[in-house]
Amino acid sequence: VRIDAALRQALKAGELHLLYQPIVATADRRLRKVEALVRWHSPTLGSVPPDRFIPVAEESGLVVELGAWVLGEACRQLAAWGPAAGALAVSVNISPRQLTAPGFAAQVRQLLDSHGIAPQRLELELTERVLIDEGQHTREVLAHLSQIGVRISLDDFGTGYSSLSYLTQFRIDTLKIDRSFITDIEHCPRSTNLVTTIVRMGLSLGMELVAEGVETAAQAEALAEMGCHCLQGYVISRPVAADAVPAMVSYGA
Ligand code: G
Ligand code: G
Ligand code: MN
Ligand code: NA
Repeated sequence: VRIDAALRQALKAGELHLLYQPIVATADRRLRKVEALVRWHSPTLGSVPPDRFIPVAEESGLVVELGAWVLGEACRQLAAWGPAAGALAVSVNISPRQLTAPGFAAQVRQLLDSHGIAPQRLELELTERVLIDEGQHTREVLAHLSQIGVRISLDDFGTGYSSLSYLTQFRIDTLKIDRSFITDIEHCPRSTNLVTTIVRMGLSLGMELVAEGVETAAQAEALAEMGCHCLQGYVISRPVAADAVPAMVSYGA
């Protein structure tokens, strides 16, 4: 409750900002997208990690307002990078309550229009939970988003649920393979086999594959051999401030 009240205040006071983590093409290491990650420096609580405040905001419903701020800020920043960013895309985490809040798809459309952003340059990261819990309304929102032309990404893939049926029911453009699977691929043949299988499945369904949490050159090499399209993780770059992004478009992460 204390975090929630402080967060409500923080939104008004402008205490939140976004960092951007590079996602590069495995083949040439060029920057393809950045994932927007929210940060909160509170004058009273200090730095509060999103793992602590996002669940609280999700619980209280404040995540709808917080998420709207994140989405707006990411779109504003993408437009502000201008031609320097080329065809760079931005990927934004969307919480379940935000996705199903009234008017979400209309809000997305409005942001794209007002900033003059091509829809395929915005990717929305959803978790499996959203697709499992889906009711008629979620189905309609996802259809509307598809129609607008934004890309849909499945975050933390492999950690949520065992049902894969939603992969055929919804248009999913990108699978983000959870970092828990990537950690062991250097040492553990079973992990390597599992990630190889996920990559093949995604490829056969026409999806883009992003490996998350890539921390070593050996992992990056193994993922390249598997045919995984993109890499994200500390071995490429930590999340960076917005003003560091244009140079990465030109010179690499
Ligand atoms: O950036 P970091 O690794 O600390 O993120 C921790 C968790 O917080 C991750 O699960 C990430 O998806 C989530 N997160 C970060 N930024 C946002 C955001 O803007 N919205 C939502 N819903 N989750 C976020
Ligand atoms: O749940 P989600 O995938 O959105 O979480 C993204 C989080 O993962 C961010 O908070 C980011 O800081 C963190 N992260 C990104 N790259 C790495 C990495 O290589 N190793 C570890 N341990 N965490 C990472
Ligand atoms: Mn994410
Ligand atoms: Na993830």
